[in-house]
Amino acid sequence: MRYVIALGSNQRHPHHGAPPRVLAAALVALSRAGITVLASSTVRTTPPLGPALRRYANGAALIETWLSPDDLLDQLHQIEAAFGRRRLGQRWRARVLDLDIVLAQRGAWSSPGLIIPHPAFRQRRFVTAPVQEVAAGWRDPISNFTIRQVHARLTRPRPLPR
Ligand code: A4P
Ligand code: MG
Repeated sequence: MRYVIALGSNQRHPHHGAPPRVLAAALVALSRAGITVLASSTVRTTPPLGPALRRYANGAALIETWLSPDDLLDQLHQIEAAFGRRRLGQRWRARVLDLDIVLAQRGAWSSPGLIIPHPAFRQRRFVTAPVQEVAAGWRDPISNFTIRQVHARLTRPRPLPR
């Protein structure tokens, strides 16, 4: 089963270093966990959305695994924890590593604690831009647009309201 995941970091790791290095190390951790990384995007630095002050490094990866969506999320949470992420405290705080499931090849999925496609991805260029690099032709099962189209709609200049 193939999935597209988004990677984000806005805090250095004591061993791996600055956020772009954290993302590279996260890809290695995925492989070590038995998840095949078929493709990974370039890493871009993005201004924070929300209350964070520090810029983020963001990227995406196309992966293959036999894990179910729920088991994959568990595995991603374990990797986040191994990178020192603490879940105590508020959402959206500075994080060493954030791994989200954006899309699944099998289509839409929801279970307690997990919604695929990730409900916010269509509004976030820092997600659609790297996802387009690894899965431009995949379709968002909710809007039925390709990822290329979802990204283009976000970046296209808007007409002035009448
Ligand atoms: N959850 C539900 N669906 C999913 C899914 N598809 N993938 C649940 C992953 N998790 C999913 O997420 C909270 C809970 O969402 C999870 O426990 C899971 O059960 P989290 O990653 O633990 O917490 P969070 O990241 O603080 O919250 P959330 O809502 O995921 O925030 P986001 O959307 O990750 O936003 N600005 C820039 N430039 N770049 C960023 O990467 N990221 C955020 C965090 C804010 N601003 C940013 C960035
Ligand atoms: Mg998240």
